[in-house]
Amino acid sequence: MPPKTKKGRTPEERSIDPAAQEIIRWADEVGMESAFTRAEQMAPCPIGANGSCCKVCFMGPCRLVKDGQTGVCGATIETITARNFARAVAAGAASHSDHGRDLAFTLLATAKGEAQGYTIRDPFKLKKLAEELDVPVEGRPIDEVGVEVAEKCIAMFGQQTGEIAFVERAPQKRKELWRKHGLAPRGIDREVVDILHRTHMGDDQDPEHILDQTMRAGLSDGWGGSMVATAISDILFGTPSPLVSQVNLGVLKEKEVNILVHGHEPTLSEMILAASSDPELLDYAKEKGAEGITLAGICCTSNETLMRQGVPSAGNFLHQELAIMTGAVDSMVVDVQCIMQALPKLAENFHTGIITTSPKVKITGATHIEFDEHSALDIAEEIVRKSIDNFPNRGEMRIPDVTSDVIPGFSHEYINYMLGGTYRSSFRPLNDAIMSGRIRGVVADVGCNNPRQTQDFAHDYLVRELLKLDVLLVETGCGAIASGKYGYMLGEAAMEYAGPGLREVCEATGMPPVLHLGSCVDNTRILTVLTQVVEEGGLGDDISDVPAVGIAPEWMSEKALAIASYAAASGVYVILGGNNPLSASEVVTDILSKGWEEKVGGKIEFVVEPEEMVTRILDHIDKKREALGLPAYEADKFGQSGDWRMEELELEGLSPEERELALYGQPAGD
Ligand code: BF8
Repeated sequence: MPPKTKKGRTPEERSIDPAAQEIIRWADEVGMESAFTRAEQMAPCPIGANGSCCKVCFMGPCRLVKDGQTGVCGATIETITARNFARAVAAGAASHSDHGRDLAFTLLATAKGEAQGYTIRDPFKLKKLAEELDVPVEGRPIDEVGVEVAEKCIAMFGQQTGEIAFVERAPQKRKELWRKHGLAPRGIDREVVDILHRTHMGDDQDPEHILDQTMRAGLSDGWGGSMVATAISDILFGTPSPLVSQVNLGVLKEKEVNILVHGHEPTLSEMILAASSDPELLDYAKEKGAEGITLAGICCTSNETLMRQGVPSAGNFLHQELAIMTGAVDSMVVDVQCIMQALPKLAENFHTGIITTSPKVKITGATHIEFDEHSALDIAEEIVRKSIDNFPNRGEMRIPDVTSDVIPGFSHEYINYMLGGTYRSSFRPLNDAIMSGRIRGVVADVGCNNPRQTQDFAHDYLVRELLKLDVLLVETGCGAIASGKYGYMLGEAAMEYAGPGLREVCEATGMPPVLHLGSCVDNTRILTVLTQVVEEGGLGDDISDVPAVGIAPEWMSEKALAIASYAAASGVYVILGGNNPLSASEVVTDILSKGWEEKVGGKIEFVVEPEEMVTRILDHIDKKREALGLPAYEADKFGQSGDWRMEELELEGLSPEERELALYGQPAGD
């Protein structure tokens, strides 16, 4: 049975975030609803929640609630659950990848000189991509190269036959495995349509066969559409490298115009950033009584602007309504994905304007100002001006005084550089650290918030426990923002959470123990990191050999299932928290775990309790270490050197007063 959400939960039961708790408490007092309260009022439908509802034709919908029951057409519970899962993955993969397609069109318009305000910020990455796609580079102007690269990327989406180009990026053994099982993907459009076709009434009825195509479609996203999104975002807006910023609702400013960008695409938000520092608009803001303009983000649009430009993040998925409830948001500008329909109605209680901008997304009650890259800067200026006009309409405000510093921006290019420097950039130090056991293994903590769980509890618990046990964390999406909120993304300052071996490595290399790798489409960076780890040598010859696990403990979106599918098909053990949407069928649950593990070396499991997740993660990592012939992990083996030891040596022989002075810059008691 799916978990019900207890009615009338306290703010502390709804979120572990003090900023969220403060706003939730206020909302409870005034009787204002949010996803937290709606989740309590709306019990999840048990038939849909376990995958046993079939509505692919109109002889039904059929609800299979008894053993051996079938749908009107005779469909079994195995077929129905597999079809439901496949369709969710198709929708998730389509969403991610369509975002990549739009970026490819923006690159095309930019390279043709038709996109207002955009330039190619990372020509080096563009040239590398060009070489990979067999686009000649030598002696050609960068824009000409850009046009051809964009056209090749656009063509990749509709590629009807053969493998997409980025399959070549995978380790040799992985490619062979995909080819052997017929999983090497064609273009995303073809793979998604294939799923919709074969799950139509009267088509594919073999659950394993349906789920094979699910992996293939997932792969066309992970190694196709999403990879295009990451590559082109870096080319257009810059490949991320570490910078300092802040997260949580306290980034909103009482005396400034606050514009929140929410959704997933960096295209318009980058232009809004440019417009919000325009001196003319800043003067206009002052005329209206504001001291300046603050731009901040929510969800993955936030991750995009946070990791590249240092634009602060107001929070993750469940902060979107809470931000409006502060009364301090003048405009919430949304693009695509993870935007709650509740926003315009909620905003009626405040002065906040909700502005939809994507040609794909209109929400009743919101103002639609459609984005067009050909006049992007003009549109961005219009939005900023509208936000400024709204500033004098503010009523009472309640901005929680809660922020945390973060250091995001760890692209795989930067990780390479960080570990080896300009001339010897390499994953060698990371591989060596895993091989010695200083780092036990690597966990990718990704994915959403879900109001049926306590916001951020599972992310926080898992990160804290795994760090202690010398596990290196890489993060994206709302998981990354959660870690930012609780101080795990402070670079050097986060060392205190790391176990002794991990800490030693981080101090020696300057690598923080928790790395922010970007937005959800940037889970492709994790695939790239894993491939580079394999290619570096010493940790097996396929992704499935690496002691690594992927987790999405608070997932809620179809995109999370798409990511899980391509990660598993790439050889990763994936653990998803919360309810198992396939639990109506043991057979299908087993195909995704034991079946896929046998076939592709990766698998998906659903685990409710975070403690159990830790146990399974460590078991898997230790099993992989053993299979590689690496020394078994020993908690106390390392950590005899490091910064703390240097500090100790420096303090040796000092009097207590001198120690205080050396440590705190003042004598004790002052
Ligand atoms: O794409 S983690 S709630 S914001 S789906 Fe959505 Fe989930 Fe957040 Fe980013 Ni990803």
